[in-house]
Amino acid sequence: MASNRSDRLILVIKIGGGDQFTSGFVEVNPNSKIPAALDKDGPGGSPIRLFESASIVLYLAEKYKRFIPDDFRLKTEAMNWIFWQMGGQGPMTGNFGHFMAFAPADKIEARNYGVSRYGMEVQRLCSVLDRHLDGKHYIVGEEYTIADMIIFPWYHAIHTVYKQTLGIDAAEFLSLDNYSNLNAWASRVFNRPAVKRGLTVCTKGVGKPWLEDDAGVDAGTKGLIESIVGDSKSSKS
Ligand SMILES: N[C@@H](CCC(=O)N[C@@H](CS)C(=O)NCC(=O)O)C(=O)O
Repeated sequence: MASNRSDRLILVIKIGGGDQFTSGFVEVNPNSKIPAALDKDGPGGSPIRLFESASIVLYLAEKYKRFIPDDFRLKTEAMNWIFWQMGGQGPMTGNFGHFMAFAPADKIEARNYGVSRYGMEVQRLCSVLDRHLDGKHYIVGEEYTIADMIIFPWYHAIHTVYKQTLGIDAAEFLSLDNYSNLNAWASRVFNRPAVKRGLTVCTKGVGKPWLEDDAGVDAGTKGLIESIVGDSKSSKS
């Protein structure tokens, strides 16, 4: 969302390897979860840490005055859906993904219970969103906002991160084809150039498109972030 892309440094944190528990990362997010961010130019010109995806997008939207409606009514509706993601879609989809894709294969009973409990809840949440999107271009009507940004990745994860487990396709298992308004919206969001670029950040075998047309991160920014997250992290980006 920053206007000058050379002022951003993206660091890939490998949660499978426990990077989120290292002392440098914990200083940015004491809750040891991704995403987290650090704005060198925070309020009053001094650095500020950001964690929890809703807090991050809200901070950026308010700072750059983009992707957040000016109209109070529309802004409130965006907030409704952002909190819906934080309290419902995110945790439910994450738990579904855990039982579907990552739970120990020998714990069949526990696994099946988790898949059906959270799978049903993900389906219910998809129906809610599908009904809401009927006749709408984006979550808050015609305008693409931080609500779309924050809800899209969890839906996308079902098709990508949790895709194929034990020979079962996660999207097929949840009958996601049934949600035509939701799928039309997801492909609208997916086809936005900035979304496509963002999705390559952690894609194996893809370069660093956010750096390709940049001269690089200035030494001051790099030094500041490295002093907080540690040299070892930046070498993994
Ligand atoms: N409510 C948090 C959820 C973040 C979250 O669950 N992150 C997961 C990956 S999607 C994570 O970092 N897991 C690592 C762990 O649990 O150790 C947000 O929206 O930022």
